[in-house]
Amino acid sequence: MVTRQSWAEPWKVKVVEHLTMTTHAERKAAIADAGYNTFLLPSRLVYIDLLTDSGTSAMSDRQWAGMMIGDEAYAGSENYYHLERTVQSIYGYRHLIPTHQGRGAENILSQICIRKGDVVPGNMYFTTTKLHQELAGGRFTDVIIDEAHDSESEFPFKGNVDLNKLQRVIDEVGVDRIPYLSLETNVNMAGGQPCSLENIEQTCALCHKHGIKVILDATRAVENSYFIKYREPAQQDKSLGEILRAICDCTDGCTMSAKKDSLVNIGGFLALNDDELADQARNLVVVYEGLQTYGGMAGRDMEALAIGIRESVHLDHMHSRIGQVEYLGHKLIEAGIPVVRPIGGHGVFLDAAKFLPHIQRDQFPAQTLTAALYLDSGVRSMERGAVSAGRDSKTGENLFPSLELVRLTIPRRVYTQAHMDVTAESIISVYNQRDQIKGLRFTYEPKYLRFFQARFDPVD
Ligand code: PM9
Repeated sequence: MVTRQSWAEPWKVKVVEHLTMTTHAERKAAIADAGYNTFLLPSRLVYIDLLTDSGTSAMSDRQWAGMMIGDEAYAGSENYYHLERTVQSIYGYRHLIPTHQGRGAENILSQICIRKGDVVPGNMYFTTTKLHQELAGGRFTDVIIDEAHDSESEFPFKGNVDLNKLQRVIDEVGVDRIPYLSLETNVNMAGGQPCSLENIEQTCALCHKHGIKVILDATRAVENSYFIKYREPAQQDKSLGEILRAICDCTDGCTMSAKKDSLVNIGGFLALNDDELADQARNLVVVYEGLQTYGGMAGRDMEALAIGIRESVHLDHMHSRIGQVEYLGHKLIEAGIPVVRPIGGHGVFLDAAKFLPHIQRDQFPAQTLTAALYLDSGVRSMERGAVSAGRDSKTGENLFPSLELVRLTIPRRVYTQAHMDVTAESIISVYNQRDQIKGLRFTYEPKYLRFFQARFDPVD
């Protein structure tokens, strides 16, 4: 665990955005109008918005200054070259293919690498990543360690790949059917749980021995690097930047949603070392995203991103970022609220199955809890359980993952410790009335990524 006396944000506030306080009656109407799905709430009716850390960061004055030197040329924007140099120097990959956000990179990677019938092993699924693998004709298979599926396990690196599971997949499927291993850092669906550098190196060595590429999901790799520094004794003297490079150096490329670690409101990229794959990706980026020197981002977005990447590897920044998440997490643990342990990097994850044990899995306890929390205080959270998992692409049956979670995701540099106190109070108040909460059933279920747009009604 991270040990420290106290911490403070390495910045001061220059601009504020006013928040709306709503009444209980207004929230009751709003959540019903939203079909009990927090994604469908207008943000003006949200008090503390912990839906996601994606694109919700506060940019620094330097990033805003960078926006003013956006070169909005269609081709060859100066900001693209700045971003390319920055990614090459901080992440270390040779080729940069910019995209509008992470899933744009996932789409291109899946299309150039996956053939029908292929299997992509990975350390727990992520919603958009898995969907793009499936749309390209592949199938995802989970090779994360068992501890990741146990919300109470205190194992410090619950994002690790189980090398025996991986070897079994290789033996069963054969190397020709495995285009790459998808390696996520700070594993989102497991509760923001990191991988150790030792495990990343061993995983890459095993894959490379068999000629299998490793593609990193680098979305929260800097947060993962922080955990490596404080939990892996051999790495404690290294800087975050050095640890990040060590992670990237043993992989063959990455997909990146820059809307998280990199402190911007929009953007992403695919980065690759292989020349031929990079040519294929550059050819496809013009089909789906935009020219290879902007990939769906404005010049000013690329400038803010280049600056944000450098800010993201500052230790002071990461101390306060993770420190704030841990502050909320430990408050909830002290109050006896069931949360995923250890506290993750980008949010605190409530164990909804334990929070609402009287609600059956097919009445979606996590979805139900997000609605109850909003009703109580206007705090918006996100379901990360069966609704997010969707249906089996072959059988059409609902998938029920081992973890049924509600994510309280902390935007970077946005909320204060007092906001965390209010959030904790509301969760404790909902917990004290949990017996009165009823489950939900679908009234509308879209085909893809249903959690974004589904609607529900309370079960009688
Ligand atoms: N993550 C999140 O809230 C955005 C909405 S939920 C789909 O956690 C990983 C690890 C992510 C991620 C998005 C993406 C996709 C890829 N990998 O949202 O397309 O956490 O930029 O990135 C969300 P984009």
